[in-house]
Amino acid sequence: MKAYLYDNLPGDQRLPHDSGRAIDADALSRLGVLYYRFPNIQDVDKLAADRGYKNRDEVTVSPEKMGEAYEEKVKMFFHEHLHEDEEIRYIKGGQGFFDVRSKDDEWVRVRLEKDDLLILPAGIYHRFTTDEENFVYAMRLFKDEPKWTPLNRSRYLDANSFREQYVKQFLAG
Ligand code: KMT
Ligand code: NI
Repeated sequence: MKAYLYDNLPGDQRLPHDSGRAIDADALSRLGVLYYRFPNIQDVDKLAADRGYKNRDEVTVSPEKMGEAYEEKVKMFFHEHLHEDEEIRYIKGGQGFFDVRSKDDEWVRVRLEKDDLLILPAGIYHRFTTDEENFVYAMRLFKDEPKWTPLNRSRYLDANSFREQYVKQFLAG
């Protein structure tokens, strides 16, 4: 895992866009974003059990796997959105970037690779992209049925109760 402020320069979303301003795991946790390095699948099983996550699936995001739909999918993942649930992702291969909004509404880019697990709290605005290698193999953990309806950012969404709860818990003050 490596986290830093996004440079906001034009160019492909899959480029690093590293501003050179590093963000540590502590700062991520103050946004409610929790990072774990789990080389051992048993550690994932334990975290899932502790948090009441009963189900999981695996997804490969790559042109080989997705064919023509790949570019469209990657663009879709990169639309800024939130969920009314936690999003837990465990990377089993390849790399990817989760961008999350900081307290000042700047993008913090979190680069994940094999054995990295990330928890995004409900209500945080975020987006995802593969990197230049165009390959990520990830496990998605969920409590019941998979339901990660992406709610795209808008000023109306700021009144969503999950968004309000997130703001109150992590951004207020
Ligand atoms: C998401 O939530 O954007 C995804 O599931 C992307 C693939 S998992 C790294
Ligand atoms: Ni999401």
